[in-house]
Amino acid sequence: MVYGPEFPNFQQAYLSVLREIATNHSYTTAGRGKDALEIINTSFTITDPVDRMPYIAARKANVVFNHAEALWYLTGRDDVDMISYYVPQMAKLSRDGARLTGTAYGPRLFRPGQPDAHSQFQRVERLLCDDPDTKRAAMVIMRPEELADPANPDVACTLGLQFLLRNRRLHMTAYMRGNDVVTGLLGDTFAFTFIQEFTARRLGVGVGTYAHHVGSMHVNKLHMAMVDQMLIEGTTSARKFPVELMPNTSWEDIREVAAWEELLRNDRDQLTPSRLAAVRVAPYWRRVLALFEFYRQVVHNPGKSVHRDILDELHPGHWWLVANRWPERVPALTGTRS
Ligand code: 5HM
Repeated sequence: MVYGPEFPNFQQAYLSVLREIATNHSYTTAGRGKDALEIINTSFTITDPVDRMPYIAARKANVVFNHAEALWYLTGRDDVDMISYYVPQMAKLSRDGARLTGTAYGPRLFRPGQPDAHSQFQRVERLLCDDPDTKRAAMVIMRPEELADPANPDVACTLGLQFLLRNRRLHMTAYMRGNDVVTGLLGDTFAFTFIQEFTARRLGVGVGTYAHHVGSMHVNKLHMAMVDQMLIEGTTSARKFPVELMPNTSWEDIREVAAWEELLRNDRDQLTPSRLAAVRVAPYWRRVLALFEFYRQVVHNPGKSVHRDILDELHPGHWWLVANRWPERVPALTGTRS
């Protein structure tokens, strides 16, 4: 069914690509001031794209950012304000300090535009309903004019995303010109498979496979020591958490989650477990809001431990991830769920 390497989940794909670059890279490049090890023309498929988070201690993945970025896309935003709260370095990519151009895929995918006042997403969703066998359900991201200015600091790395609805399962294909394995591959696969699952649930079909095709797959040389640690860990540790399926989600649900995200980001409100239980979204999305509340405490209560009761609201895998990323802010891991 699939031609090319196939992995059960993202972690296996991630470790395999990292191993290939670490042991068998084809080129060393020095593009735009970064020395990198590169392989060209990489493709892989993940059979369960819902299993999208790697649990590798040496990577210190930021699961709060991953959810925030997916929400940033879904809500069609391009503001530095929101995204740099989660990853301050992203502000450096912005020319005017206010907006991101290439990195902000949200406006291109989800913001209504010419000529029909619909977004690309609305058009492909309608196409998939009207003509399930379609080969046209593709959304274009990189734009030709992004290369007009050679000094453009932020050119989209993703060329496009395609949906294929076959046998009532929604497959997704991502096409990228370039991808940094350590940083970009994790965040991009997370966000794209999140959009895939969101779309499948809305269409009432199963989640199919996720395929990722990249022209230049590379690792910054500065990250190679961490990559070695990740690979050692990958062969010895079998850490695993159950996946949680996204429910059918409306745009109203997304707006509710986004409204809370903004309140928490600006420290204008707080979520205790009882207040969280009263938010009118599915438990899945409450667990996402618990991540944002966790991060509110990290940012806005400096030097203090995060309240244990909000950790109890997290998905067990997310608890492990935040404890791994912010160990000094999370009370002792003993007694936590596994
Ligand atoms: O020189 P260039 O425009 O390719 O530098 C941007 C780099 O950011 C990419 O090569 C890739 O390594 C990384 N990147 C990524 O992996 C950037 C974006 C933003 O579009 C992304 N994934 N989504």
